[in-house]
Amino acid sequence: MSQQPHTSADAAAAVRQDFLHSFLLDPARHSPDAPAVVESPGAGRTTVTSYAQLTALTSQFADALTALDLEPGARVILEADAGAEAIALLLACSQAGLVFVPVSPQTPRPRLDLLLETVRPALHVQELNGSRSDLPRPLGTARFGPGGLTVERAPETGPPRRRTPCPTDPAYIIFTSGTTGRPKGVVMSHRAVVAFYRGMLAHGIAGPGDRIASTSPLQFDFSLLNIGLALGSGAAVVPVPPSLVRWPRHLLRVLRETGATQVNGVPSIWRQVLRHEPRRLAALTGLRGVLFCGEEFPLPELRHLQELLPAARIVNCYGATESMACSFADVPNPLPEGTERLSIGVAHPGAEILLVGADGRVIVEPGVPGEIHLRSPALFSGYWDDPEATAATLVPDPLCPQSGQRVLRSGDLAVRRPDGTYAFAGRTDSQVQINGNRVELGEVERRLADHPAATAAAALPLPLPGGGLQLAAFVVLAEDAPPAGAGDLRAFCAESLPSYMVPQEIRLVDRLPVTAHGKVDRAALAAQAAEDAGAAPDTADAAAGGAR
Ligand code: 8PZ
Repeated sequence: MSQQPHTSADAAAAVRQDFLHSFLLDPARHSPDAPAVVESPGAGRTTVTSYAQLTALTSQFADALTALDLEPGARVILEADAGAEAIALLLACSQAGLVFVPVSPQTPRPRLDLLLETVRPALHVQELNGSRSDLPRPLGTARFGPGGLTVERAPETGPPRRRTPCPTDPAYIIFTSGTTGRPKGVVMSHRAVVAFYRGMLAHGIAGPGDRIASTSPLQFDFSLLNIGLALGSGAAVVPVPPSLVRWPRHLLRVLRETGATQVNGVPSIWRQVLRHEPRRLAALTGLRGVLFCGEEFPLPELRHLQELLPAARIVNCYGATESMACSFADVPNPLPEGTERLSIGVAHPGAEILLVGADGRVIVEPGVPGEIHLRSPALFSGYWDDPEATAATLVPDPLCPQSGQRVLRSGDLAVRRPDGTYAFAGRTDSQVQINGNRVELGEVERRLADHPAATAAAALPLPLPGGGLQLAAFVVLAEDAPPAGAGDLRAFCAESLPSYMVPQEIRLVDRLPVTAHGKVDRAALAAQAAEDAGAAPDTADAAAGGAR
C-alpha cells in the first residue's frame, strides 16, 4: 500500500507517479547499480545497462526532444527493435510529454505511409543504422544511438498551444489489425498503463534479481508489459532480437548468456525449442518463470514444457491491447488429467470481468458462455481517429448504463467456473491469432480482393501438421482478369501487410461456399482443406473454431 502524501511536494510527487517514465524509473523500486536492461545480440557479447545509466540516457533523450518545443501529445514514430536505447527513448517521450508510436523496421513502406497519414506524427526516430529514407515533410527526422539523439531534420510545427502534460494524455499508440482494412490505433493513456502495471505487480510475478526475457517485438504491447514488469519490479528486461526468437539454439543461447530467470512470449515461441532442443532447455536450471499470452497454449506442448522446467512458475496472461492485458493465472503443475481448457483466472486487482450473453443479459450462472466485458482503470482511451470503432468497443456498463461508465467489449467468449475463475472459450468474430499475432481476417480478405485479378477472397487459419496454425486464403479470380497465381497474390499482400498477415497458403477456387445466411462458409472451406490434406475430420472444427 502506498503512503498518503503529507505535503504538497509529496502530493505533486504522487501525481508524477502516474506517468509511465516516473513510475518505471522510480528510484524507490531499484538500486541505481542494479541491471535494468541486459542484452546479448551475438555470442559472447552481453551488455548490461544499469538503472542509473538508463535514467541518464532517458534524461539525455528527453532533453533533446524537449528542445524541439513540440506540444504535449505530439506523436513520435519510434521505428526500432527493443534495446536499452529504444527503451530509454520511449521513456524519454513520456518524460517530454510526447506520444510514442512503436513501429517495426520491417514494416512495408505503404503501411508506414498509412500510419504517417493517420497519426500525423511530428517526428520519426530510427536507429543509427536504420534504412528508412525519403520521409515526407513536415515530419521531422532523427536517429538515436548510445551517444544520444541526432535530429536530422527539425519538425515543422507551430508554437505549442499547451505546455503541461497530464496523466490522462496518451502515452503511446499501438497499431493492430482492423476489420475495415485499415490498422486500428489503440491509444493508451499514462494513467491507464500505470493502473495496469500496478494491477499486474500485485501478482508478484517478478522481483529484484530477476532477468525477464522479452521475446515480443517493440510494436506489440507484450514488450511494454515486459518492460513494465521488469522495471516495475526492480528486475532487468532482456530484449531478445526478433531475428533470433524463432531459432531455438539462438534463443537458448541468449537466455543462457544473459542469465534469464523468466521468459515471456506467445506460446508458439516454445514449439521449435520443445521439438529440437529439449535437453538444452532443461539445462537452463536458472529459469524460474514463464509467462505467456496472446492465445491458448496447446496443452500437450504445455505439459512438455512443465516436464522440462519442473520448478518454473508458468503464468497464463489473458488480455487484449485495448487494456494491455486483463488477468494472470498460474497454470497448475502438473496439469490435472482431463484438463480441456486453461483458467484465465480473474481480472487483475482494480478490474473486473463481466460476462454478457448475446441478448445483452449479464450472465451469473457458472458454465454458461458469455462475452467478456472488462471494467478497469486500465482501458484504452479509444481508437485513433475512429469514433465508430471506439463506440463499438468502449460500451456503456451493461449493469448500469445510466452511470456513463464505459467497459471494454472484448469479442472474447468465456465461461465462469464453479471456483469463480474464468475459462477462455473462443471469439465472437473473425479475429484470429496466428502465432500470437492478432489478425482480422477481414483485413487480409480486403487486401486480396484489391488485387486486380481477384473478385472474392476468404482467409482462415488452418492447422499445421506439426502443430500451430497457418494463415490460408481462398481466392476467386475474375474470368477476364490477366492471369495471376498464388505467388503473385502473396507478393501483393506482402507489399502492404506485415509478414504475419500474408497468407502462407493461397488456393485459387471457382467459388466460395456460403452458409444459409449467405455468409462465406469458413467451416466448409476448412473441412475442404482438411479433406485435401487427408487430415482427421476434427481438424476442420479446430480451424473453424477460431473464426466463427
Ligand atoms: C488469448 C489469451 C490467452 C490473449 N488465452 N486467448 C499485452 C501485454 C502482455 C501480454 C499480452 C498482451 C496482449 N495485448 C497480447 C495480445 O495478444 N493482444 S491482442 O490484442 O493482439 O490480442 C488479444 C486477443 O488474443 C484476445 O482478445 C484473445 O482473443 C486472445 N488472447 N491472451 C487465449 N491467454
